[in-house]
Amino acid sequence: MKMSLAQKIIYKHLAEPTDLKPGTPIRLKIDQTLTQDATGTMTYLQFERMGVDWVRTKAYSYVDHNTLQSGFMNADDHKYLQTVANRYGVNFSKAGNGICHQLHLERFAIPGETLLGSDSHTPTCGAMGMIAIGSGGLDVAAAMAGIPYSIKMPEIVGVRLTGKLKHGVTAKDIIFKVLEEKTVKGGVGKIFEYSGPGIKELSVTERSTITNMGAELGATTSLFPSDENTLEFLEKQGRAGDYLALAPDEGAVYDEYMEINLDLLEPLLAAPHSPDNIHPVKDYASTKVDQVCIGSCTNSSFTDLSNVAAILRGKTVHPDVSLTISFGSKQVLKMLAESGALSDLIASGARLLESTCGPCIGMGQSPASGAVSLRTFNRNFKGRSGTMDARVFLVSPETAAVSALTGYITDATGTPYEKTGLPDSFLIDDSMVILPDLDPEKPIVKGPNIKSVPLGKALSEIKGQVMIKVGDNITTDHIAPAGSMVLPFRSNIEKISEFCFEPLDEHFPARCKEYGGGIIIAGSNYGQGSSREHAALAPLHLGIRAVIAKTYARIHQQNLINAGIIPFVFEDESAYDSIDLLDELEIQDVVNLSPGLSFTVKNLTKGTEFTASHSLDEDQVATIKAGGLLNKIAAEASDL
Ligand code: MIC
Ligand code: SF4
Repeated sequence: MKMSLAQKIIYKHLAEPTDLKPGTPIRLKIDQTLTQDATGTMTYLQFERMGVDWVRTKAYSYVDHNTLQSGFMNADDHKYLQTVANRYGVNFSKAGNGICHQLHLERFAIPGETLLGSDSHTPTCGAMGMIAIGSGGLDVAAAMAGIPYSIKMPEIVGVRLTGKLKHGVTAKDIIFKVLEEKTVKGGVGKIFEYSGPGIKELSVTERSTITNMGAELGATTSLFPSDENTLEFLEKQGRAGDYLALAPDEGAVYDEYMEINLDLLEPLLAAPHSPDNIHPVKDYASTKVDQVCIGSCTNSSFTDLSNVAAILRGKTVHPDVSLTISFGSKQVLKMLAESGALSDLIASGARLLESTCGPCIGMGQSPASGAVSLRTFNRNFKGRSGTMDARVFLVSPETAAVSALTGYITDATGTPYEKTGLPDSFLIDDSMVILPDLDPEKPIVKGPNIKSVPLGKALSEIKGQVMIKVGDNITTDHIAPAGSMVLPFRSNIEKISEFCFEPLDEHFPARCKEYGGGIIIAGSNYGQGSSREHAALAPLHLGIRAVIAKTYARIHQQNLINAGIIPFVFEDESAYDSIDLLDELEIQDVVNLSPGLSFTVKNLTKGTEFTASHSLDEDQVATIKAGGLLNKIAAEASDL
């Protein structure tokens, strides 16, 4: 059989021989794991409960999200992360070293390996020819304990790029084009594999903008072959020894095909409030801009920010615009300083932020009321910036820089600047990555904000009221919002659950407490966006036993299962319309849960009934029956 590159890497990592037919449950051996601070605390708290003495993967823990320390909480989290990493053999990247995905690509990604990360943008490293997948923290903890990662074999979409990008058109516009065609739910259960003559024009960092934002398609991951561009990047990072040439078989057959002619591409943007609301930049030429934020794991590489500096050189930011720049890593920042580009950024009037996620996760820089904010990030969900009525547009760094000068949304096609290529070599300094010494005498430090992990209960009858009814494309930012007020409680589920569903219905937590929990009703693509398992653990804490939705985003569905909450789907979607808030539902005989079995749901309030089905395989059913993955792993360990 002629294989795609994705199939080849997956095949090599199968824990046991399995058919690679799309939809078949497979178990993947994981080579590398990645965590960040906002999901990492929960990951390591869960890992500690697994009773393993040492991580079984090449493991990396980054601090990049919660770096605004307006109380003791975030700093306590960092201390816990550093001490637990040291005990169990995890490489620890200190705050200020950079954003996990940018850093991992620079220093640790290896072609042909598998990477599981507790952040939805883990597929960024697919730019290096890896199978890099985002998941909830518990799945990463299990992988660190040596348990293969279970997933249904995705379909493989072959995306062929031809032609060459015009001046002012960028890799960001390529992924915008894919998003325009496929939408935020078009990638669920799929891997996007890029090929064709057009990929030769794209450096590894440009490729990483595309694989990064493949997460917004809902895709399992995206990847590029490992070719001479990969070798060039690795050589310049002093890592030529990590190179391995990888390509799909000649004549490989894909489940779906897509072709983009780069010659025809124009600068695009994602208008409020969804990454798939794609339009030509020129359609918004009369829109005045209040804020421009450049950075994030999508667009903060040395080449991205050098291009920005080239556009800003010798000019000043428009008087009505606030421009912020956050750097992808210490390496990027140091190299911009040495090339002189940093001076150009400073001289232009840009506000320089540290090398972290920053405004992308609402850690500062919330726009003014009703403001227009242009961001080079990957998500513009309503309210994610911290300002509910702000209008956030996603753009390329080049469009962002030109707009910061003109004060209006403007593309870079008419602005002369010289595009920066990869430098002759990257500056290498890994001194902010602390290697573990495994000293068992050194304590694991847990400050007062670090609470224990909530556990689900073994499956029993489900009868309860509808605690909230939501529409389509609900994001985990709606379910478990982020931002500087909430993120400090990522290791405190009881406290974070007070913010559950706040952007949609601030009474949700109180209602759950009054009724002792119940059931969530949702539309399609429920739980898109972030990998945060808090969007499952907070509802679990509030007594949610099941969700009935039209469809789910992949990572959130698995997070619900891991928490012991059943993700049902409507067999006939029209039943969704007949359910109202506080209706009392009874799921008949749910204790008999098994693969392929549907259930009658009685609406006791309305006197009606409908059918709920599910896509759980045997393993997932066992997880639900045990009351979540932690309980299942503990039970299996005691059976040994
Ligand atoms: C995000 O971009 O939403 C985050 C913050 O990086 C999340 C992880 C988290 O919620 O901590 C993600 O993408 O998974
Ligand atoms: Fe950080 Fe934003 Fe990237 Fe998430 S999307 S990892 S918050 S920079």
